[in-house]
Amino acid sequence: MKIVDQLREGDKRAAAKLISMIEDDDPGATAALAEIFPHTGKAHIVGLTGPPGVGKSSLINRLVREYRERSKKVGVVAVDPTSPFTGGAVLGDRIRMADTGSDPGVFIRSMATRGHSGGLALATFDAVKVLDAYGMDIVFVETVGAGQSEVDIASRAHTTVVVQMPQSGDSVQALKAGILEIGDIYVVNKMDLGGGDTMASNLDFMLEERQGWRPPVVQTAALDGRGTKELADALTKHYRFLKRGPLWRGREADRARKELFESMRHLLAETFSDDTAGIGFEETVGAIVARKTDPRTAARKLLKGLKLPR
Ligand SMILES: Nc1nc2c(ncn2[C@@H]2O[C@H](COP(=O)(O)OP(=O)(O)O)[C@@H](O)[C@H]2O)c(=O)[nH]1
Ligand SMILES: [Mg+2]
Repeated sequence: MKIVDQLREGDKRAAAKLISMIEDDDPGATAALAEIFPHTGKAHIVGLTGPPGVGKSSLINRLVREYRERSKKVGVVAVDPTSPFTGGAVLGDRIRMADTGSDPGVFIRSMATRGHSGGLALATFDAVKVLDAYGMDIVFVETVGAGQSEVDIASRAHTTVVVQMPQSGDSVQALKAGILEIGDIYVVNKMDLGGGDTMASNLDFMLEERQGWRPPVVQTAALDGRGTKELADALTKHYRFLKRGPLWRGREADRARKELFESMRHLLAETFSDDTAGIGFEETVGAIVARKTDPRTAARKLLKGLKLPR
């Protein structure tokens, strides 16, 4: 496809267009994604999660600039539409802000939360694939730390960064359950507010080594950029650890397994919610309501004669 060639040639507009096609469920997106897939797998995918307002977007803005200084190409896909990206300029600091639009080494995109028949997670990581094939060295994915999305990120990113901030009172008790298990790197942002040391050492105390990696705790202040370099170094260190160690292949397989399963589920849902596919879904619903068949038997029967769309 022409758009894939353009993407591979470094055309930023092609990347933007492709992601829009993914968002719009454009039939061409599936074909394009199949075509770019062999060119993916090169970018370091980093997920950032944490409660709203903790400073994820601000941190990513800092990291974008840090990686540009290291001559790396950086992509950002944000699922959180509430906080803006400036593309390296942070909190009133306007340096370079105008440049990132034309800088082919930076691509920032907020995903619309509407639509996405396959789910936002699937669309988000398809967008990541586009940026991977475009040639990004590192791609950040920001999600709001609410419910399932954190776990989802952890299973799809190479490196999961859990962002917290100093809290009043007994900080560790306020940590959400499960948060200690999903992070590869922990960040205590807003260290300028004070209480960062306590929070960081409490976290550090509670974290354990998992599969040969002990998650580090990094203190940052996205406000003034403190800790950005340390965080970038920790990211690189984790990526190297994964790539050189025995975990890489297993994690790749986990990701592939999950994506395959999700794609199958999506395809099934698509097939069965669309009665025009001629599989008799609604008739079967009627038969179940009339007690002429039971859901399990009916499901088996429908799956046997399955005709997938397109
Ligand atoms: N004091 C302080 N405020 C910060 C820091 N980082 C971000 N903020 C502010 O916290 C608010 C939320 O930041 P944002 O990056 O949008 O958080 P997100 O919701 O996690 O993406 C904004 O008003 C930021 O200016 C920091 O290090 N110190
Ligand atoms: Mg944000």
